[in-house]
Amino acid sequence: MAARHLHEKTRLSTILSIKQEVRMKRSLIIALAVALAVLLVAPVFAGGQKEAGANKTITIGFMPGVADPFYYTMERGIRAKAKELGVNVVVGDYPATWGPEVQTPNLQALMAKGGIDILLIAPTSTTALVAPLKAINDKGIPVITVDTYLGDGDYSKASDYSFPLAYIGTDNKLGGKQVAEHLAKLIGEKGKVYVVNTNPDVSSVIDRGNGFKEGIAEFPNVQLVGMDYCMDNQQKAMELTNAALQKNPDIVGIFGVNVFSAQGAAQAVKNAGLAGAVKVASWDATQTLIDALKAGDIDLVLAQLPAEIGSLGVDAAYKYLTAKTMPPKKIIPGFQFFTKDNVNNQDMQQYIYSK
Ligand code: T6T
Repeated sequence: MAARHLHEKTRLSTILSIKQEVRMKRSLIIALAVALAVLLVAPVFAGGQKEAGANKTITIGFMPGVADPFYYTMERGIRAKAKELGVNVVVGDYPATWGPEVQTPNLQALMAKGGIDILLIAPTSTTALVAPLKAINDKGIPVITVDTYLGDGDYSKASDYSFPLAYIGTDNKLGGKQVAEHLAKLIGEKGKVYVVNTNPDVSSVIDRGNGFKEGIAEFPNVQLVGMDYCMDNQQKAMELTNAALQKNPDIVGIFGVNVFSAQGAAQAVKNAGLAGAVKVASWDATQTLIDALKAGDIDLVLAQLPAEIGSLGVDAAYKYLTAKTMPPKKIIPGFQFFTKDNVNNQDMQQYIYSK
């Protein structure tokens, strides 16, 4: 009886240990199968994530210089190219006045929205925007400056302002020089001329003023009697021009270096009853300035290519982000001159800015 009981116990414990072994083996097989599945699927996940990263829609930030038709036209060029390439655009609030005091907080607000992969900006100072933009660049958001540049605009040599990928904008010095040559011709290559400039620390208008000086120097009988700064305020431009005309009643030519300075200068000349007698050369093809040209209140309009500048900016940004293609450090689209002879030509109408 005792022996039978012992035998039965041994049989039971053998069965139990076999069952345990089977259970353990099953768990091991399941664990191995799970591990294998994870190993097989993991690269797919990793690949998937990589794919999602590469295909993530790019977002380009655009920070304009000031609320004016030049930058609105640039924004249109940016949006058109972005649509073509399938990228997003986020635009910062247009500064109401032109200068770093307003642009810098608007820039910070734009960046605080997050999600911007690359920034296009028209810096409103060669110096004051260096630190804020460097901080953005150091956070891994590359910067391209459009229309205006930092420092002396030479991003190819090492300096504290050479971090932007590129400057894309007009050759303002060349344009200023050619305006001087046209204006000199308009005044018969003799007499006094005057310039209404805007801000003394913004690259575009610094270069226009310098180019103009260089161009006028080629005409020994033309004298530059002054260059004043209206800080991009049309009323101020008008007042400065008035004062200059009173001080030098024999001024025969005036150059307004951008939208508001030219519009203010033209207004002052018209108010003084001198339209036609005092030749006005203006920079920037707003509808107002084109209408003034048609009316004979001004004599020359230089049109930049703001939509083209914006489009080239998006193109460079896209190629950099998707293919790591470095843009040239300077990309310089051209410009056009409107005169009374071509202002109605069909092929010129595309150069007029609009909101
Ligand atoms: O002339 C343009 C631009 O190129 C310049 O930098 C700032 O002024 C304008 O926006 C025209 O008002």
